[in-house]
Amino acid sequence: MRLDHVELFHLSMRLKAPFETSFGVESDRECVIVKVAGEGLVGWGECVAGQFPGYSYETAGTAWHMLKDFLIPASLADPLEDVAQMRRRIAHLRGHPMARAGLEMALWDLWGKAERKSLAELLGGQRRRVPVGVSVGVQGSTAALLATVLGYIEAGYARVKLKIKPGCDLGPARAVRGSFPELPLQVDGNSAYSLADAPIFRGMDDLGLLMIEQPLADDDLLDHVRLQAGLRTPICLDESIRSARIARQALEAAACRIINIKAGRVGGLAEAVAIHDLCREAGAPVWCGGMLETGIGRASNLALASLPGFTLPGDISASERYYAADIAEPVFKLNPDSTIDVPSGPGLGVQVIETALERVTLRRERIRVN
Ligand code: SMG
Ligand code: MG
Repeated sequence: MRLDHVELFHLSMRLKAPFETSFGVESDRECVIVKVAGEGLVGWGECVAGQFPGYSYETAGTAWHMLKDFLIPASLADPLEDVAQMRRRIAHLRGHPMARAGLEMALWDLWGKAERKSLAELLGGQRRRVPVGVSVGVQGSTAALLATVLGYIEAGYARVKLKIKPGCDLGPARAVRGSFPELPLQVDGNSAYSLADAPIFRGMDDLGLLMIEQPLADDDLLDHVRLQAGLRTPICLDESIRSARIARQALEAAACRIINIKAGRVGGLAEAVAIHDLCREAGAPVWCGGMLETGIGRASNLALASLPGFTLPGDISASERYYAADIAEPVFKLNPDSTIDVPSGPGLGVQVIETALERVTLRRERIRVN
């Protein structure tokens, strides 16, 4: 395939409600949308790097720089045989997984359209609908938290994740468990704790949580090993798992028992599938994490989560949980059994509404590659 040009869009989209985590509050979600064009087709990708380097060091600004100045020129100037060839052409460049993943997603979409296959089919997906849950940001009070959780349960979500931060962890988790004794529940610390906080997590051991996600630093497998050794509740790693190699080492060292897979965090869908495959081999459950994606990234997450090892509900909620107006259609709806349908059309299986995209675009640039 000979590519003609790439267009980058830096977006800012108002969230329906601010989303608070241990590293900050987001009211508007920024990301970079990548549109690749060649041989009469276009492919769309979403780079999930946001406004500030809280979840990871990448931002929409650093991703733009990497895409424009390095990743696109290095990988698209010559004709491409497949998506894997693009990955090989940028393998010598270090870091910036979210920028890579955004470009890779656009190429998967393009390839799916060219071959008339859905992304799920290309990746080896097997399910037509996937179980999903909802991630609840830190709330201002216990009453607000209980009301928010109840609202999501009433909307049909069968699994809830609570974001926690120091000073706002065991108490809220106990309150939710007290009000909803049977609810499949988990918490996510986003790297905000240290081993000195182990008593907080031991306190959570009696709450019957599905997992405790990324309690300690993203570069600290060893202390996760120590923490996991003293807990019955499985630890799930998110930020720590940057590659299939680290995933293997984390499982071998027993730093966690569950892995959250996000294509953006690991440099793309191919690496995400590699992590899925090795976790399946090791008997470790995986699930698909979320980055408050638009309909483009959500379609990609659903395709990934249709692989057989994704046995736990993903952070892939319905479109209306995030945005009043999305930039792609159809919007994703929650089924009564807390699943969402995997798109079946070619590529990502969604159409980008370019007028809606333009309304939320802060800057755009066309980069010729041929
Ligand atoms: O997409 O529903 C979603 C959000 C899921 O909590 C979520 N993601 O650490 O897992 C995580 C967070 C990171 C996103 S912060 C922008
Ligand atoms: Mg997380």
